Formats: sequence, structure tokens, C-alpha cells
Amino acid sequence: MSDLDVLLQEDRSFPPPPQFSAQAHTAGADIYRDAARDPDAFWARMARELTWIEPFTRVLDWKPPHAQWFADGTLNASANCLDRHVDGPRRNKAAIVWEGEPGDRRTLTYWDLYREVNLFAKVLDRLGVKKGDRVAIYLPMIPEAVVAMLGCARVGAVHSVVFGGFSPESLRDRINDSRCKLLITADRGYRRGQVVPLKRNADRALEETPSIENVIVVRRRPGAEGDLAFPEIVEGRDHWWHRLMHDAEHDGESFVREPEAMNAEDLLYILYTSGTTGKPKGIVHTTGGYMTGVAATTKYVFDLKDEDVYWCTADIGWVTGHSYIVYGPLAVGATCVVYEGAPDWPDKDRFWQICERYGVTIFYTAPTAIRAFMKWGTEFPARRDLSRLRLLGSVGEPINPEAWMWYHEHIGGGRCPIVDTWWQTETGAIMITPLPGVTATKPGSATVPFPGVSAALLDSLGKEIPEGGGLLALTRPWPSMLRTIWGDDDRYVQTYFSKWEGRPDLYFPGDGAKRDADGYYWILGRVDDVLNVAGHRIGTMEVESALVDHPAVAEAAVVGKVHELKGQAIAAFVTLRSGHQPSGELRDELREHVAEKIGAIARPDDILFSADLPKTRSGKIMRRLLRDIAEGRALGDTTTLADPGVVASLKEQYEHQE
Ligand code: 6R9
Repeated sequence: MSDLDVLLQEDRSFPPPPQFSAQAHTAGADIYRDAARDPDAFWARMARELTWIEPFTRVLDWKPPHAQWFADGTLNASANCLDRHVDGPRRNKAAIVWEGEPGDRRTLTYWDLYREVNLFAKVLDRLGVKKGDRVAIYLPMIPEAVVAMLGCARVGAVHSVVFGGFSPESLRDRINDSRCKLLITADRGYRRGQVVPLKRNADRALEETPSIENVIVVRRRPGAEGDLAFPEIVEGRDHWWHRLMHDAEHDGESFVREPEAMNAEDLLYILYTSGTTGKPKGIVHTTGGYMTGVAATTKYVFDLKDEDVYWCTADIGWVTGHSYIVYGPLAVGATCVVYEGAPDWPDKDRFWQICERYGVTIFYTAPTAIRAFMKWGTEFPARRDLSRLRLLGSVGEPINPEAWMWYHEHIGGGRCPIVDTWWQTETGAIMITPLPGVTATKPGSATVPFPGVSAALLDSLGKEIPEGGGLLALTRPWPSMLRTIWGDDDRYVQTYFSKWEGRPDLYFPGDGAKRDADGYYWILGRVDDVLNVAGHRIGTMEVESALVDHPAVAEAAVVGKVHELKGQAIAAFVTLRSGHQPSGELRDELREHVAEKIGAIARPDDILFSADLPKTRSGKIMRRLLRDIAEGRALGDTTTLADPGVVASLKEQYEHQE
């Protein structure tokens, strides 16, 4: 049965619990109706909940496909996350409740965070980082990561966070693409009890990053140096974070560094994401619209209140971490749990132990994690008191109805609404989601667009499909939308606004979806050559490029295959150059090679050697057939193939591989 058929049979529906609705931010008003009446006015109202230095008078300037929001206003993102709270009753409230994987803990109040960010902004000043300069951040999930991001925002520098699991080469390419001036890293991070030597990786990247002038190194765990050679510190280039902070604190002046007044359309950050070519795209987000989108969605989708303890389990290396660990929750003054490590370290109840310890009330995670919890069994959550939870969220990939039901019962105790939130790096903020006090949920459906967001299901010619399967489109601009791709505006236009001819106003996210009779959306996944492995976007071309980079490989084709836990796993079909023979060792070597080139998240699960790849008569690799082979399905029509025999032999080999 296809995904679509399974979802068509899903008819369970969960109305919002009345007690939840009664206390929710949405109580007593119809925000869907308000927003539908005048979306721009709705967004302007949301924007006015931020603190502006110079209030805006213009709302939207839309010259498809380029939008500007609130373009004559000025504000500062760090001031919205900090300054406005420390002047009021949240001053001594916990902003970040942090736990490291080895068990070390720190709590920073809003005041603490405000102080740290100010000091760090002074450090940036002293290193000559100016408004508009790019700063790369390659850190584990430690409070300094948040301080670094907000410090950049404070001085108007553009941060580019690179996930700590990415390889030196991936880091190098991202630094070079946007010519970052400064790199902020750490001596180490921890993952499943292992030390991740970030500074050593960074040093390899730094061999080929001419734009980097300075490197700041956080000492992740003072006093625990023994288990890792002390990183090499290059005199004049590398600086210890704690020394710089100490100097900034003792410079005889006030610790306050006034926030830079940023135009609403000034850049806040760049975040790289995979696309259909081998080169990741630097997604550009600006200040006013982005902050409006993340603050409004955080408030209404997570129904955040001052009493809540909110935990988003993402890494700040991904957009979910940017929008829903840092900017959204801090803008609304939430208490956020931040955890460094793996969910099964030292034991499989680590997440539930953290929920119990801090009394987490709102929990936001990914389906891949939920499927792992299901597999590990109910005894792990059952060991811990999860009774404080009141709302659950899901993001990153489609959540299958069984995982939804398991999450609902075993984590939510049957009482917590679940918000399945569809969005992307490019959208900046949540786009399709239930509002937990308003929208009835259906397991597996992200439900309906957030107020002020317009979506539609279109066929390839742009005709609307009221009910059934089609291509998802966003049909109006929204404040937190990407503004361009760094250094490549043509690619921005091509990738996102050229799907439907003559309609540069329609945004194409690359996802397929289904719409049911109630107008609910059921996201089916990517329709382009982008994989979603455990919630991480990986381009097939990136993996293919990494494979052909190996001297033994002549050609490679990569497809995603259904995987019980990860959603999709990577299967690669490889032809070898003459003189090279297939072997188990070579297979392992190629898997390692990809991990080295891109990062462990891109390591293929399967590699199949083949004398040839199935191609159409025009020479295109037929990925659909390879996917059928990788997933063990009967083969469809192969008549358009140049050589149908290739497929039969591939299929046979696949079935007989160990
Ligand atoms: C936030 C984030 C975006 C892609 C997106 C889609 C998939 C995200 C989803 C979902 C179904 C959801 N996706 N949320 N699919 N239901 N609730 O994940 O950003 O890393 O850019 O990935 O993830 O395919 O296009 P990003």
C-alpha cells in the first residue's frame, strides 16, 4: 500500500481538550478569522509584539519573488530576546536550563544571559567584527552556542551555524561560501560518551579558509582535559573564549554593549541546507520578519506561558534549533531546556529523566526519535514522572500515525495535544500546524496553515487540487520567508519560484502532500532529489559527489529507501573504475569516505557495486527504478531503459547481498 493509501484510511480525530482550549493564548478570539480577513494586518499586529527601536510604517513590499517586510523599521534580535525581559519581571527567571551529556549542568537566568551576551558582543567588537560581517559557529549544544548567536545579532554580525557533526570539508565550504571572518568553536563536545574533537576538525578546515582572521575556542569542560590532547592554539589567531570574556569583563567599563539598530531587512543569519545540486544553499534570513514569524508561532503553536518549561530537542546546527531553541522561545521569555547529547546515553530513559528533573511541560522532538523510543519500549518513559507535560510537538519529517498514537499515549498520557509542525529552513518558522487549543488533530496530518499563511495543493500545471494528492505550494509571502540564497539570487528564483510558469508569486517547497475533505494537509515528503534521513536533509547529489571523489569510483547514483527508524536511509549504487574490484573492504571504505567528506549523517546504509547503472535512452539515471530495487519492490515499466538487463541484474545482486 502506498503512503497515500495508508493516510487515506486514517480517520481518527482528536478535538482539543476543553481545559486546554480554555487556558490557551487563543481563548476568546478567532485568530484564524482575524488573519484571514487581512493577513498583512495580522502580521503587523504580530510584529508589534516585538520591541522596535524605530517602529515600522510599511508592512509588505512584494515584488514577486522578492519580499520585504516592515522595511522602514529598526530593531535588534538580541534586544528582543534579552533586554526587554531584564527590564521586567523575567529578569531573574531561568532562560536556559542546560545539561551536558556527561551530566554537568548550568542554569542561566535572563539576567545571566543578558550579561554574557553583552560581554561577548564586546569581545566581537574588539576582534573587529562589524555589522554585516559573517561569523561561523561550530559548537556543541552548550550555552555558549546561544551566547555566540545572540552576541552576533547584538553587533549586527551575520552568523552561520554549522552543525557540529559536519566534517572539516563541509565546514570549510560553508565558511568559504560566505567568507566568514571569525570562527567560534570548542575544544570538544560529547556524543554517546565519546569526545567529539571539534577544534581538531576545525583546524583541518582552517587550512583552506583564507577569510578567517580569528578563532575563538570554548573550553567545553574545564578540568577534564585529561581524556583529550589539549587542542593546538595558534598564536595570534586562536583565542580562548574564557580569556576574552574575562578581559571584556575587566576593562573598567560598563559590561553593556548597546544593541545595534538593525533595519528589519538587515541579515540576521545564513544557514546552509541541502538542495538538488551538490552545493548546499546558504539560506538568508533577515531580522524583522524572521523575529515576527518565530515569536508569533512560538507563542501560539506552543502556547507558551511564563510558567512553562519548554524543551526542543533539536541541535542549534539546524533551523529548528535557531527558531525554536533560540530566537522564538527567548523572544517570548520562555524557560528553555537545552541538552547536549544523545537520547540513549547513558540509558534509554535519558530524555524522560530530563523531563522529570526539570518538570518539562512542552516537549518538541522529531519522528525519528519517537520511532526509536517506540522500538526501545514503554518501560523507559514509564520509569519517569511525565505528568507535567501538557503539549507535545513533532517536526522534521512526516510522522506516521502509529508513531503519533504511541507519542500521544506513552509520552502524553493521552491528555496532551500534539502539534505536528511542517516547515523548512527556508520558511524560517512553522507554516502548517494545529493550534493546540483550537484545531482538532488527526494522526499523521500537520493539519492547516498557521494564521496569515496561505497554502494550496497544485498539479504540475498550477491548477488547484481541492482534494487528493499534489504539490504543496505557499501562495502568499510570509514575514519569516528566506530572502535569497547567499551569493546566488538566480538559484533562489529558480529553486523556489519557478515551478509554475508565469507565477513567480508561488513558492514551491519541494514537498508533495495530500489534502482531505476537511482541507487538512498530509505531507508526503520530498518530490525532488533531496533525502530526509532521520530528519536531516541530504541531497542525493552531495552523496554522489562524495562517492565519485573516491579514486575507485567511476559513477554513483544515490536513492533513499524506507527505513523503520530513520524514515529514509541512503542506498548507493556504484560503478567502479577499471582496475578496481568490488569487495567488503571497499564498501566500508566508501561508506567511511562519504562520512569523512560530508559528516556521519550522510554515511550510506547500503552500497551496491554494479557494472552499469540503469539509464534512459537520453542518459538520465533512473532513480525511481533504483529506489524500487533498494526497497525490494517488483519492478515497474522498464521499457524506456537503454538496457533493461542492467536492472534485472542489479535487483538480483541487491537481494543477495549480505
Ligand atoms: C524544520 C525542518 C524541511 C523538510 C520539509 C519536509 C520535511 C519538516 C515536517 C516535514 C512532514 C512535518 N518536514 N517538517 N514533513 N511533516 N511536520 O525540518 O527544516 O531541515 O529544512 O527540512 O523536512 O520534507 O521540506 P529542514
